[in-house]
Amino acid sequence: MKKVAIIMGSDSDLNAVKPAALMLRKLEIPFVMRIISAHRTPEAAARFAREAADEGFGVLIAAAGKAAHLAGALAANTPLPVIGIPIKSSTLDGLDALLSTVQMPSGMPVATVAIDGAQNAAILAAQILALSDGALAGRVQALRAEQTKKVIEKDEQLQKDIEKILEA
Ligand code: RP5
Repeated sequence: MKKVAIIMGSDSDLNAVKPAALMLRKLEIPFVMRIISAHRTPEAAARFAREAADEGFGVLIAAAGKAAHLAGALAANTPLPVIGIPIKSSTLDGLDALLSTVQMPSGMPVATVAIDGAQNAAILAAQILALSDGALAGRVQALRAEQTKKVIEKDEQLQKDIEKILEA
């Protein structure tokens, strides 16, 4: 199976990025996690992206905060799909990173998930890889069924508890 790369701009992004790794592990997708910065290690970022397809990666996930150019810098150097996670790491609450990540020029797409949306980045990567992997498609489908079941159970519980909740 193709691998997923989770690249973050700084170790300070790690806590926000961790849910992506946990989700990829749950879905049995091989991945690597790296700290590579578009600004502080620009050569390494370009090299990683240029070599990613030959190294067996199928999707790149890029997480960065503030003036978040990492996803775009990777996309500029690879034909692989790049998913950007804007990280909430500044006085602007992540809006800066969201705009920096999502506002790519025509011809150079980055699929941007929500601010700190690491879990969705992993699920989207899984959905992309699942297009050519039936077993993975089954695991993605099972994940959906699992969350559907959880919501139904919570609603059933709410119906049982509603009077108690209103009286509290
Ligand atoms: C970005 O700047 C990183 O992705 C991080 O979110 C932010 C702050 O980095 P540090 O100064 O904490 O290393 O490049």
